Amino acid sequence: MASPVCFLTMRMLFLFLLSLFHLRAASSSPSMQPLCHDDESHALLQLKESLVINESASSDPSAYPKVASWKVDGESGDCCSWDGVECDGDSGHVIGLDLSSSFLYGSIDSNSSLFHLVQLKRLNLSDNDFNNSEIPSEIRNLSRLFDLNLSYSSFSGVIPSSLGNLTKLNYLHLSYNSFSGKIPPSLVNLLQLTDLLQNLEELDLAYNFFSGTVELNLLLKFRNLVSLQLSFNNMSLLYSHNATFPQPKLVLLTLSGCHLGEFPSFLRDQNHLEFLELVDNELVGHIPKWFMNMSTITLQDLSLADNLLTGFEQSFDVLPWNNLRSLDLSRNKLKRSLPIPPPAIYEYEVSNNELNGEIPDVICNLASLSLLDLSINNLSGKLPQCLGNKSSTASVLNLRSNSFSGDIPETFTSGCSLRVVDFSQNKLEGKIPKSLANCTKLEILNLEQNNINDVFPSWLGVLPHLRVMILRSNGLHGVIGNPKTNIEFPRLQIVDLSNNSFKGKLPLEYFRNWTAMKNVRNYEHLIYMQANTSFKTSHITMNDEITLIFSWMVCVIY
Ligand SMILES: *[C@@H]1O[C@H](CO)[C@@H](O)[C@H](O)[C@H]1NC(C)=O
Ligand SMILES: *[C@@H]1O[C@H](CO)[C@@H](O)[C@H](O)[C@H]1NC(C)=O
Ligand SMILES: *[C@@H]1O[C@H](CO)[C@@H](O)[C@H](O)[C@H]1NC(C)=O
Ligand SMILES: *[C@@H]1O[C@H](CO)[C@@H](O)[C@H](O)[C@H]1NC(C)=O
Ligand SMILES: *[C@@H]1O[C@H](CO)[C@@H](O)[C@H](O)[C@H]1NC(C)=O
Ligand SMILES: *[C@@H]1O[C@H](CO)[C@@H](O)[C@H](O)[C@H]1NC(C)=O
Ligand SMILES: *[C@@H]1O[C@H](CO)[C@@H](O)[C@H](O)[C@H]1NC(C)=O
Ligand SMILES: *[C@@H]1O[C@H](CO)[C@@H](O)[C@H](O)[C@H]1NC(C)=O
Ligand SMILES: *[C@@H]1O[C@H](CO)[C@@H](O)[C@H](O)[C@H]1NC(C)=O
Ligand SMILES: *[C@@H]1O[C@H](CO)[C@@H](O)[C@H](O)[C@H]1NC(C)=O
Ligand SMILES: *[C@@H]1O[C@H](CO)[C@@H](O)[C@H](O)[C@H]1NC(C)=O
Ligand SMILES: CC(=O)N[C@H]1CO[C@H](CO)[C@@H](O)[C@@H]1O
Repeated sequence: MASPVCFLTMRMLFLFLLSLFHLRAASSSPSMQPLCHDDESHALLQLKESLVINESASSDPSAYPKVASWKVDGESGDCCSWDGVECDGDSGHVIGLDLSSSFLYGSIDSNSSLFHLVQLKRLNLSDNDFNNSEIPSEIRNLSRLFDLNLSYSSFSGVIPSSLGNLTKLNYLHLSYNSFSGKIPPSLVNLLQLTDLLQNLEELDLAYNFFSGTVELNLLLKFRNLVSLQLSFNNMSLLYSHNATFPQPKLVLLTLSGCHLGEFPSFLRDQNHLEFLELVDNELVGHIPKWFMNMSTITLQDLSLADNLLTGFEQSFDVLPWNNLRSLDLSRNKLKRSLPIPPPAIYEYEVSNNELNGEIPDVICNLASLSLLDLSINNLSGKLPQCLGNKSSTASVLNLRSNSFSGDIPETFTSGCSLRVVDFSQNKLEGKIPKSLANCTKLEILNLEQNNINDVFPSWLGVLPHLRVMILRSNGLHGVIGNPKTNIEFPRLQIVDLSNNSFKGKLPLEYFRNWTAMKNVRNYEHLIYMQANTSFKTSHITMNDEITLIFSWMVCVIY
């Protein structure tokens, strides 16, 4: 009969032990997540004090002042909990600092407390304004740095040779600053130190003022390099064919504005490239056969714009890069017929060339096409009917300044997603297709300088986003009349009807109704006289966004 008592006692003992365990666990938790070290906390606060918050210092729309919440007192006193600060879970040392896009403005000098944070592995100060500071040679103190991003942050001057002390660097991003001087010295240091230097995977020095002549082979010695960006500096890249070392397998390469003069032959062996940009390099003549056999499976984004290319050494029905999403051949001297990109293409730009012939019907096989820019060429013939059907995927169609003739296809369907239609400066005739009213996202319509023979297209008044409508220099005629509803052309800012055969009274009712035009923020600059429209497309390649700028200067009815 003693067993129930015994049972209860055992249960109570168990509960007692359990609560003891909880107490121990609770009292031991602080040592599992150590507090930040006083000296590092102090250094961070000093860094905060040495800079000011200035909203013009960052351009990212999601920027905010991360350091504003840094405080020593109260519950948030532990610097490991501060915004942008990362501590090591065991030692409590500050090992990461991400103050990108934090509205920081001011100078970083050699006694900056930043250089007390010697345990840092990751440092991101990008998109701030460091007031043209040079990188102090004390950067050598941060010898554990693995990842350093100082892009878009108004640094200048030469890169100190002590950068060569950061032997653990894997990622170095210094683009969009005002760095000058010759590139190599500090990087050569990095190379010469030991084989450990060969860690570097990403090197981004684009958009600075580095000058002089650089041997590309020197940089290709970083054998783990995956991403190399040197575009738009003030330097010439030399490539000599004598490399005897194993080449890195690059995924991203931008060498725009580097005075290459020819396709660098090391690209022959590059079969992993996804993103390649060789804009503005004085590349002349035919695109070589071997180049068309490079990275054929991987390449997604290729830009050869602003060169002197005339065609392809080997002709193709369809360009051979199967997974190409974006192709830019603009501003070259390409002759003969329109090169056809593979079906995966999303953005295709080939404006400002000397292409002739018609748009072949195979263009209709490009099922994902979102942007097509064939402007300023000698293309002719009728527009394929399917261009209208394409409008369910396409958002920009630019055929400006060619010799297209015949009617504009009347096939814009109900899912039409076009935002920009520019068919100006051609020989198109007939009427403005009524089915354009299906394109409810349309913002810009330019049909200037064609032979269109129609009346005023009041039916376009239903388009809720139409901002620019340019119909000048056509055979438009008749009376413009009055708006039939009071919501016609609700967003219109620029309308150009000049050089047509309209007659009757000036359409004063329309003028009164076009209230969007009166939304001029600054009368001194009369911005409604000028349309400057930027399109950010959603196409993402290696986190880069592509911005297309269309601009026109037009005058409202002469
Ligand atoms: C903010 O920064 C801009 C430069 O980015 C500078 O011209 C301006 O004077 C700064 N304002 C203050 C209050 O520091
Ligand atoms: C920015 O640099 C200028 C020139 O070196 C200096 O006069 C000014 O005090 C600096 N501003 C800040 C906020 O550090
Ligand atoms: C750094 O040194 C300068 C003098 O060289 C001094 O004016 C400044 O206050 C110092 N800054 C810090 C954060 O100690
Ligand atoms: C560099 O780090 C050492 C500690 O390793 C420190 O004593 C020194 O003050 C640091 N230098 C600067 C400029 O912060
Ligand atoms: C800044 O650097 C950190 C650490 O390297 C990274 O996680 C973060 O994504 C970077 N921020 C931006 C905006 O690139
Ligand atoms: C470096 O900073 C820039 C600007 O914040 C950002 O766009 C880029 O993704 C960053 N790079 C890395 C590797 O974090
Ligand atoms: C930096 O590198 C130089 C030589 O490249 C070396 O003499 C020096 O000791 C290094 N300094 C530190 C702090 O590692
Ligand atoms: C560009 O480099 C040349 C010499 O190669 C130099 O004379 C010139 O000042 C540099 N321009 C800029 C803006 O750095
Ligand atoms: C390769 O050629 C360049 C210039 O033509 C020269 O500077 C370099 O020393 C050569 N490298 C080798 C390994 O021969
Ligand atoms: C194309 O490249 C592959 C390897 O990537 C190679 O085997 C083939 O011979 C090359 N063909 C031509 C015509 O260069
Ligand atoms: C809009 O598209 C549909 C087909 O999707 C078509 O039947 C209709 O006629 C078009 N609307 C206009 C105004 O043409
Ligand atoms: C805001 C405005 O001016 N609305 C006018 C638009 O046009 C119709 C028809 O002419 C007028 O009745 C509205 O007053």
